[in-house]
Amino acid sequence: MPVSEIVDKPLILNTVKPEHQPFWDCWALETHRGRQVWRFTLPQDLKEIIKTPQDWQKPEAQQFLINMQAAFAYDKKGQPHSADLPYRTSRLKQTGFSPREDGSSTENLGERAKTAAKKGFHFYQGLQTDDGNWPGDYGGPLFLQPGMIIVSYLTKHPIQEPHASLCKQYMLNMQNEDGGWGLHIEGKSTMLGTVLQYVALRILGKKKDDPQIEKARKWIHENGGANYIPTWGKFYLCLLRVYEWKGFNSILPEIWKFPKWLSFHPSKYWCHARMVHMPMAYCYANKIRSAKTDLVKELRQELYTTPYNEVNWKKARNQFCEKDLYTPHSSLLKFATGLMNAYEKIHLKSWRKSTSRFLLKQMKQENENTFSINLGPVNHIMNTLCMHHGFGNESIVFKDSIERWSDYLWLAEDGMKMNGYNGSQFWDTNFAALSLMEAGMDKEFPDMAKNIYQWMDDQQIKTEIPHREEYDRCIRKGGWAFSTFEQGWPITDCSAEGMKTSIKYMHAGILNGPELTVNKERLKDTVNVLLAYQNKDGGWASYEPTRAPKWVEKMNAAEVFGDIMLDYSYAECTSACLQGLTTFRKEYDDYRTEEIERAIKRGHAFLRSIQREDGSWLGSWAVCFTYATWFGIEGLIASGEDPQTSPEIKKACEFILSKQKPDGGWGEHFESCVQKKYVEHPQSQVPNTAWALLALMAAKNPNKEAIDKGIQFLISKQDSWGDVPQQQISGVFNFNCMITYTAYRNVFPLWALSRYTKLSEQGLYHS
Ligand code: LAN
Repeated sequence: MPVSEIVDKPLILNTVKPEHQPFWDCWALETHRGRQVWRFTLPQDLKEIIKTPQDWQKPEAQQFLINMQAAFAYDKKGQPHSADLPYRTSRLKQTGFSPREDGSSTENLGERAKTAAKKGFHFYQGLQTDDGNWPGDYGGPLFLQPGMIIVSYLTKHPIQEPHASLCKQYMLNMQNEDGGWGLHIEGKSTMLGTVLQYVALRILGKKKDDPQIEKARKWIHENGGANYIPTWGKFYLCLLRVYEWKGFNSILPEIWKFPKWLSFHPSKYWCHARMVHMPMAYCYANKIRSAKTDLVKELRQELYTTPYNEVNWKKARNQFCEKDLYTPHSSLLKFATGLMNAYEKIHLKSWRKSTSRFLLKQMKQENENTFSINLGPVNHIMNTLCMHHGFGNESIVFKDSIERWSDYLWLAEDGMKMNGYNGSQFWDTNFAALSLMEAGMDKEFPDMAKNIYQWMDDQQIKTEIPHREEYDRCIRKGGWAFSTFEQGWPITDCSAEGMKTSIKYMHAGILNGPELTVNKERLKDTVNVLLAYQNKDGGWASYEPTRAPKWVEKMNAAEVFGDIMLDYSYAECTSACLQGLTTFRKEYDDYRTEEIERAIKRGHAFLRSIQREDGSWLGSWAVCFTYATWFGIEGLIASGEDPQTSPEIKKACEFILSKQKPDGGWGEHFESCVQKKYVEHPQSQVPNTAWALLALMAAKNPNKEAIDKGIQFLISKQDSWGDVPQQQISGVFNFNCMITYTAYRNVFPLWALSRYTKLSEQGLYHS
């Protein structure tokens, strides 16, 4: 559906073309304790025709799939980011949503903000699941889904036809005009994106002479051929047997068996780096590869500019397309790679075997610790392949892993995509709670507030990992994960936010006494987690304290990402932990009080130390300076700085004010993250505007005119149902890859409107 039809129009239930509706109606999102699975139901007239998977080959079934794909055709030009309509429209239908009347019109901006907030919350409540959270699109990266399709090919475990055909449609929709695909949906074409979608589309049945495939092949050839794909891509191509393992730099699986005190031991990497290294090491140790099928033979001919057997594999190890390179290999990595490649020639077979067994055991345990969801999308799919290789097609571990693939698949109007995590449920729900409570709107929407609380209560992690040291895991009881408790990896800021929000509920008044189940005892566990996770530099990283010295970053062989080897102290995580701990300390002064005090002091000093000359903070997890500067300001205030007098806060506000656009909004381009300098977006963006306003209002900035203009901008963006149009992609990881946060277009403006409402009611911003 062209986005021009959506933007500036209310999100009405019939945004879907009538002829497409039956195909959308085949899909329903099933949720249980945060788990999100899109289920497909056959339409009545096909039930008699399709009874077994083979029946999908029948002409009627094929025609159905073609028509369904057409219902998810999406024009990426102009607005590459879809608006999550299938979930939203179907949920609103289910909840019998009807929009709220605007009420009497008024000139008073405080009143108008309040009306807009109420309208927005009313709409947002319509999207809440029965178990209390907000499912949503968490797509964006384009290097994930092809991995799933390749592994499904290798394990001969086909993705169900309706899902596969919409995965295909998604990839076709996301092709850039030049024929290639980016690292993410809004990025310029890269070799990684293009070759991976190419092979995935071919596996899913696209023909060699299909015009979109031809265009893609042209892009690949013009940019040197698949031998120029970055290392992670080389890995997937090796598995598919369309690239040779001898063209892949050794990753030395035995490094896992080195003494753990070595600073470059993989157990010291950022958890995402090590949990991807692990299955890669296993696959490399066993040189896993597909059978030499007809498709493999064809792909070998299609992907290269020379005949396959003339590719110089040794050279190809270090050939990377310029368009992909974000972090070129360091001299240290080149030197280490030389040694590892040399060892590969003479490697000890028995050591390799025992390493391989060790890795398998580790990965099996990761499955057990995470209800087979695994830490993230990359290691989940790779682990599935390793379980298949190590334990066989019929093994329970393999079947359990496959069963969880559905947790990563998301349907939007642009087709079926692989999410960057098993969702962002906890994170989004937490912000909904905070924005709701900011202006006491929990009293207006008590059911919504209560459901949120029950869900957060359910989602706190309540168990430790057995023998956790053996698996390099930290304590986790009392923490919260970003998605669901089942995923089981607590995160510093999610845990701190969970603690802060639970305490806010104690004062909100909508729940009382025994209803407040997230009690002091349970919050003590959260404190234990946060104190254990603080870094030596005083800051907080994402999942664990930093485990290795900075030079280990130089071993990064994933050319497309920055800062991937270590877990660093981040502005956002540090601020959230400061807010969580100060909230706890205010509430209870008899649990680890001195340690908390010390942690806050050190965290505060760290946050100040990373403020930039211009007053801003660099963001790592959303776009970019507006996001982190908001966190920076909130963190300084929480740890005791007086916003009226603090020179740091004043400077930060000046930075923010200097970026306001003439229409009253703020717009920061995602290139800010890539370049680590402020890059303006041509249009004001709703999330950026909300973060800037939240920051200015938290700091009680006296520039009322700027704040009013920003609030007016946010109100103007709200449609008559209370939704907001989807604009630029707003999340990021490793500085170069963007990721979708569907909830951000709703929760953050609602929070800013609530804050404005509260301040107006207190007379501070009285119009
Ligand atoms: C996330 C999502 C959540 C995010 C916040 C909690 C918002 C942040 O404050 C801390 C970092 C964290 C936890 C984060 C880290 C990187 C993740 C896990 C992701 C962006 C989601 C997907 C991404 C992961 C690395 C994607 C897989 C890619 C690899 C390079 C392995």
